[in-house]
Amino acid sequence: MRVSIRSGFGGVAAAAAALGLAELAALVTGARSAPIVAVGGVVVDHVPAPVKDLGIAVFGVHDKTALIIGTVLLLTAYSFGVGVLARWRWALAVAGVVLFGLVGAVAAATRPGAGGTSVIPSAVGAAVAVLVLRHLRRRAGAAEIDDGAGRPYEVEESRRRFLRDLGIVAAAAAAAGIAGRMLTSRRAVTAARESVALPAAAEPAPVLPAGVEVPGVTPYVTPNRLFYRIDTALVTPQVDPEAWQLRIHGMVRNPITITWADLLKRPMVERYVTIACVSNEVGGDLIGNALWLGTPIKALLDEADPLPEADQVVQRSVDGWTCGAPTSVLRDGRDALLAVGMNGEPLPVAHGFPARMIVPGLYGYVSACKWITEIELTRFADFDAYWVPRGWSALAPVKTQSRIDTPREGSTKAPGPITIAGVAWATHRGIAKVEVQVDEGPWQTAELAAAVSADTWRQWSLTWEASAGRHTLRVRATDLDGVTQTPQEAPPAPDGATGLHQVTLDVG
Ligand SMILES: Nc1nc2c(c(=O)[nH]1)N[C@H]1C(S)=C(S)[C@@H](COP(=O)(O)O)O[C@H]1N2
Ligand SMILES: [Mo]
Repeated sequence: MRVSIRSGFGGVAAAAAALGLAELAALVTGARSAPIVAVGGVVVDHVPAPVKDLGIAVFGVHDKTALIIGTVLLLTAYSFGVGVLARWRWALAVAGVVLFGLVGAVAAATRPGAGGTSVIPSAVGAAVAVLVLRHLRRRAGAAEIDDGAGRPYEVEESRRRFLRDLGIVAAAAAAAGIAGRMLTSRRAVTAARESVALPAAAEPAPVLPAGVEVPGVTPYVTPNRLFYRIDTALVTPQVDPEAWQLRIHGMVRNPITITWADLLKRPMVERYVTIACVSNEVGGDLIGNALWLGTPIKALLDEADPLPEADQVVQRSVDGWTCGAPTSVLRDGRDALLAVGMNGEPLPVAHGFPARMIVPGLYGYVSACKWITEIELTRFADFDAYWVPRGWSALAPVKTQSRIDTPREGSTKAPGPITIAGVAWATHRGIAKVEVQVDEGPWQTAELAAAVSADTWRQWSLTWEASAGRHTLRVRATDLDGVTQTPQEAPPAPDGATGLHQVTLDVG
């Protein structure tokens, strides 16, 4: 029994050594060829239908951490099993390690943009795992039981040596893993980003009118560090602007490739645009508003000269992720930008450095490709972008929504005048009216804060004479087309949640 447990730990240590060395090897072959990241990436791209139907449109930061922790736990259990097996059936244990290496290698080799060397980290890891496993198996006292040869160690001595070697392997694995990670992040584009000097905008942003903000409501401009982040990337793509290119091709008469220097020479505009995630629940916070600096994509598309049948513009990221938006929308004159700046800085790496798309009025998953490197003109009938085969709509204009930011759900207030306030958005259509309902009372028109453009959210407020008791507040918005938000509740999938945000509070 004790020997089995020791052998199990030997298996875990062998797996740790394998992953540590694989991280080091991935320094040469690319961060996405490291087995954990490669396998995680495959899992992300093949989320089973039940999970998808729960409405996890897109992986947020927490989903990724959960995925990595889950993978490590599974791996620990698996390698413990392989370690125990090593004591009884060496050949089977080796097969277990080979399988583990194969899974990593196949995952790495099939990732978008993977080269032939991407299998190396998994292969190196598996080889090291076999060596470590063999050594620790001997040390664990398995050898003499298995083959009956050799003189058994004294129990104490054997245990001491096993623990010492286990410690050495664990330390070496951790050192290799940490060194690999650290060197990878040193390679990161942080330095390149810091040395970018953004061009001035030919058309600077409108000055924010006084009174765009109501006290107690989310800031009108979302600071970069608070801006929601959603993408499928397990390791944030590190794109060197000097090596960056954007290719516009497909069904065009004049394919174009531009470099970073070319891009920075193009006319730049600065615009406030609110972007939202289709996964945002009613009342949720997967939405943000920033000042984007970018060049209008319409001009670039006009230069490429799309064929009339090319009804879809597919944007492709360096990591293979794609989204597709109607060509007509990107050319209708709205401020659809190939953006390089966010709130006065180069795009943060997590938000797409060096370049991404921002399209007012469309959800991010159909329009806002980060780390963009390719634009392909095609037809909706010919190509499904990333989320479409996963059950999300190919066309996804942002739905009119409103949210109560104050008072908070479950709060307690004194009777008397209370400010009810929040945000509303119908991006690119604009907000015409916001109304609030207290309990089952009449809908009351709220006061709208100053508007910057139809492309951004708008704050609103209403003063309410609160009487003692428990109350429920509801909000609804009407867009400038005159369409009022539906009270009908729908989940985020397939094209955005609907329903009215409500907040319950106690007055007394
Ligand atoms: N390369 C890439 N771009 C992407 C995504 C992605 O998974 N990969 N997700 C999209 C989604 S679903 C949204 S909502 C926005 C979010 O942009 P943000 O993370 O800058 O807020 O990015 C879009 N661009
Ligand atoms: Mo999203």
